[in-house]
Amino acid sequence: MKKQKIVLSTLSTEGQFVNWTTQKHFTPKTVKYMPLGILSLASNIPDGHEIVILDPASEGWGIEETIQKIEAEKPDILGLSALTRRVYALNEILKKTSASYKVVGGPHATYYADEILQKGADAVFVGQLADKEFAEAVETKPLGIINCKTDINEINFPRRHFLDIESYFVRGEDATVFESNKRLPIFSSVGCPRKCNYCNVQLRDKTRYKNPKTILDEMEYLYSIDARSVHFFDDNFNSNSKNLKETLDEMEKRNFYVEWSGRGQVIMDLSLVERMVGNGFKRIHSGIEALDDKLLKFWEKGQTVRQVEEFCKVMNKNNVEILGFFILGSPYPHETEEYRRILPQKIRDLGINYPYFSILFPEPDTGYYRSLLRDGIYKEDHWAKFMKNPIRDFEIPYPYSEQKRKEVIDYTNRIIEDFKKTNYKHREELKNLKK
Ligand code: B12
Repeated sequence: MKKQKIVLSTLSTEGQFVNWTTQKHFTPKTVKYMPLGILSLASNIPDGHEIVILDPASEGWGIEETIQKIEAEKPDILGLSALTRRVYALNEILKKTSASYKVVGGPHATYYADEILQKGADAVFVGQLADKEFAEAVETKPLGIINCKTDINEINFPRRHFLDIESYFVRGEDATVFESNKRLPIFSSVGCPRKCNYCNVQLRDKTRYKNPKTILDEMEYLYSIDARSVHFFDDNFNSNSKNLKETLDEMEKRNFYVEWSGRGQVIMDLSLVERMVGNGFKRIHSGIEALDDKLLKFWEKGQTVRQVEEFCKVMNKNNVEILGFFILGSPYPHETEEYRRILPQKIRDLGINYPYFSILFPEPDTGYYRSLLRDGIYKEDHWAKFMKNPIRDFEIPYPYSEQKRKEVIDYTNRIIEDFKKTNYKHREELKNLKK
């Protein structure tokens, strides 16, 4: 087989649909997110091909610049990793690049494979992991929809050397969030067993967990390339107690120690926390979402305030920092004035170090979005219309009144300012120390 030049790329953020979830305070200023998906693909391609990874999402390249960079490489195969909100950029790049075999994968492919094919892709890879199928495709170049069944334990972990690793270490203002700024991500599982209705992860496939031996091999590898802090950037790293316990067994067996943290759920085997800390665990990022049982039920979160309290108690006792995600802006009567009034104190009482507030947004393909249609709050299917003809910078109408929108934004900014005086202060102090 002739040597192929393969360019794998993320998408430019230019023209992406507007999302009002994240307020300015939480938008990272300098962080580049390592694109583990395309690194994983690159690490599983048969030897003998030339691979280039481009990351316009992290580099801040616009659409035209991205197209120029791709064209300058003259690839035989162009692989694009697509998030739904970047569908405008995806279509432009498909239209204006000249590789003879253009393929697309990633979360957006799950529901929109036909649309992507219509916009000029030769093949679309659908499924949680696509490494085996893509490796084959490099040589066979199939067309159309490829259903992927790659097993998480039958692939090489993502090698990071395709990128300038140093440039992905957290720096500047954003370094303050973590103990070590030589911090790199890993994924130890894919998928999420929960069924929260504002999220679309669970609709993709079953949760799969990496073998603890492979997780440790990868952590050791990250250490060898100078990482001193490892973040488990999973959907949900702690949902399988057996896997978590065996990962700790493996850390102890190898006597391997590095600072680590993870994105996981509140419902976990709390008896493991002390051992986790003994093995370097510093911080947990968890979707708490609300401190009210009715709200949690409304979100089909599958957790209770009681469980959140227990979780926080154990984390506090073991000095594990908690970054807790909260949703603000739930429709009345779920989020009441009284709830808003008492929320800050409740968060403080629970010892949640970094409350992270997001404003509710009807993501496409979520139960929440469908409920807005079902209840007649949206009179037409805005996302379906948009997906047929994605325009740049599209903004879905706010589902409730303009007054409510303003109220929610004001409240969110007020609560952020309030926590800046206490909890986020630690961040500011660290920033000064690192200067
Ligand atoms: C870690 C993560 C993050 C991290 C870092 C992301 C990064 N590195 O850029 C953070 C927290 C910063 C983040 C932010 C955001 N994220 Co995010 N994130 C994830 C998460 C949990 C895991 C991604 C991951 O690394 N998976 C592991 C790798 C190996 O899998 P993968 O990327 O899917 O790649 C495999 C396959 O998809 C496929 N594939 C992927 N690309 C391609 C390309 C080709 C050519 C082929 C053949 C195959 C292929 O093969 C890969 C290897 O097997 C996913 C959930 C999920 N399960 O995907 C959400 C997810 C991808 N994020 C999502 C969203 C919405 C966002 C944000 C836009 C949120 C926001 N409000 O800003 C931002 C965008 C930031 C960015 N840089 O793009 C959504 C995307 C939904 C969608 N349909 O587009 C997801 C699915 C979660 C959700 N709620 O639904 N995210």
